[in-house]
Amino acid sequence: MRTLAIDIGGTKIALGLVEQGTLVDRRQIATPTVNDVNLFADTLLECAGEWLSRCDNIGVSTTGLVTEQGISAINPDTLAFPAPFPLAQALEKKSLLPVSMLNDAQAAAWFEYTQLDSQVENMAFITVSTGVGGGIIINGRLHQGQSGLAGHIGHMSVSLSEPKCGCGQIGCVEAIASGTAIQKASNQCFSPPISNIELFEKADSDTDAEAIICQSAQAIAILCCNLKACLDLDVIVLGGGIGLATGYLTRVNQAIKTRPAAFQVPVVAAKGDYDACLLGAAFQFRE
Ligand code: BMX
Ligand code: ZN
Repeated sequence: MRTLAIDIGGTKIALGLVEQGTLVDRRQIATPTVNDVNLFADTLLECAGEWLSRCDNIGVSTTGLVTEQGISAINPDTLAFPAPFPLAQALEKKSLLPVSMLNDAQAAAWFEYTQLDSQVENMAFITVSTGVGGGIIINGRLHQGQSGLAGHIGHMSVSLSEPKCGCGQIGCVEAIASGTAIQKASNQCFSPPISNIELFEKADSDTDAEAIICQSAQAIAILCCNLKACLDLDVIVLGGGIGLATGYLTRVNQAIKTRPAAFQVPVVAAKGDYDACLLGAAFQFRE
């Protein structure tokens, strides 16, 4: 079986050709600001190009809440689609292939669950990228909830007073820990502005850079302990451009170790590396 895998993030879209579960080819484009669902679908299929005629189906993982009506942003600051955005329907109509769509972190959670070294029942996947997303496995099954919202753990609030999140709440983990939040904090500190990649490179020798990254890692550590308290998870898998950046996982695990033993939970790196969500997109056809 060949699957065209598409991972739509707030910043970039990754496309992959997946054969029998293996990613054999990969492309990437910046997420376009297109309001028309047909134009958006055309852009994706054009990018897939010659792969399309060789594929049996299309698996999509996307940022945002996925319902039968389409994709809606929980945090519209990270995605400008008009909601609901019926992308699965548009792709199906144009490609004439079966299309399956899941939230990006939910898709990655299910894929990562099957890749764990030891068998467990309860796990979460957290991506720290443009936003902070999550997927939850309970009793060996992906938990999506009645409306598909389950796993939107970036919007669990960990502060009473600040900062305001694009979702309308105050103190969300996403508003403190995401790549977007890190970039905002960094822009206030460094002039001329530096990228998040440069910020991580600087962290060894610059206390401001280290403090910004630590603030993010600490918020993720608190989130992990909250999830442990709520769901008694066996393990948490971390992914995303920030989550997998050098030294980030170590900082999260160090912060978790300072908290009471009952709330500690092991956090490990995603086996799918930066492509966990892309592999999760294809994996929908291997359940
Ligand atoms: C946001 C939310 C989640 C998503 C997460 C990570 C939107 C548009 N997205 O919390 O659905 O899983 O970001 O998304 O509201 P990414 O773009 O960082 O991969
Ligand atoms: Zn929020």
